[in-house]
Amino acid sequence: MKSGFVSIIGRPNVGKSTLLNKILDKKVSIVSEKAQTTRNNIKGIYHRDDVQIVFVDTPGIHKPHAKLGEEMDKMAYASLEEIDALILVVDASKKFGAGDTFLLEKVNVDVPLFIIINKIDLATIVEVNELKMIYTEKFPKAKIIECVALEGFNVDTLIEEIIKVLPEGPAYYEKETITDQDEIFQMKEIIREKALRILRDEVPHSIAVYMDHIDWDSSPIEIKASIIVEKESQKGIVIGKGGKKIKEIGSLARKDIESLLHKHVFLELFVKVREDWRNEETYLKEFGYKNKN
Ligand SMILES: Nc1nc2c(ncn2[C@@H]2O[C@H](COP(=O)(O)OP(=O)(O)OP(=O)(O)O)[C@@H](O)[C@H]2O)c(=O)[nH]1
Ligand SMILES: [Mg+2]
Repeated sequence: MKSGFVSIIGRPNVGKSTLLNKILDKKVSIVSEKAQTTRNNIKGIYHRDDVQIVFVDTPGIHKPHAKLGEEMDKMAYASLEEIDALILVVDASKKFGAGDTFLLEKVNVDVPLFIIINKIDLATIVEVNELKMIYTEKFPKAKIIECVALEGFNVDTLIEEIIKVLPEGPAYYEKETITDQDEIFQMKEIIREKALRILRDEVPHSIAVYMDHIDWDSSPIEIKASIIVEKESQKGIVIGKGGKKIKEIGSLARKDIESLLHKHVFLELFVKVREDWRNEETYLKEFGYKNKN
């Protein structure tokens, strides 16, 4: 059997989580059109009779403006340890720039490298070729693959190429396990994903989700969760006129949570202010963005 660990890194919003979900043919990592959606390392396990690949989706590497961003970058860097291959995802529709240089300075690993030029549906051939030239020059040994993660285009090719470089090894996870994240984490992420979808501007970055209460024995399952914002002025934006926004978030989230749990759910959402939480160590720990010890 071949097996190994493969980290997926890149700048925010390039399509890392979309790629992981396509590889697994299952949604394990939330996706949104807003940058900095993923905030934790999320494992997704690809199973085949003769192969097991433990992929790690990571927060997009960026120049941090808050302590939360620093922790997110740290997680992405930590994912580079003890891997068998690395996937670097880049957005074909964006020119190579300072953000890419920032990322590449931080990443220096000695494992097979796969560079995914993603979102080629949004770029011209000339733009794609320009990026290919830049990356070929920087990483002559890397395998460059053009992709449309959203449609699954060339995802099979990527998997086949990765398998070629994996060592012989054991299965690290049971066949049924597709992610290392528990249900509570996944529920909080679903709520955050819907909030990202419904809310605009800067508010999405200011949001965290906290699980207040779950009654597993009730039917439907009773869930109370809080959307945390960092300023009083954001509270009204999340609630919306007559509670419109929070109702929308709640109803979209409830549907996905029901598919996750295969049970009916009663979801009640609250909005709470935790002043400047993205810069407060205690809150970062409480919301799961920093190790408690
Ligand atoms: N057109 C197009 N859009 C894509 C493609 N892949 C991903 N997207 C979109 O790009 C946006 C960002 O996708 P994500 O998967 O959340 O990106 P990410 O790299 O995980 O972002 P962070 O978690 O913020 O670092 C979403 O709106 C996706 O639907 C693609 O191949 N083509
Ligand atoms: Mg992501």
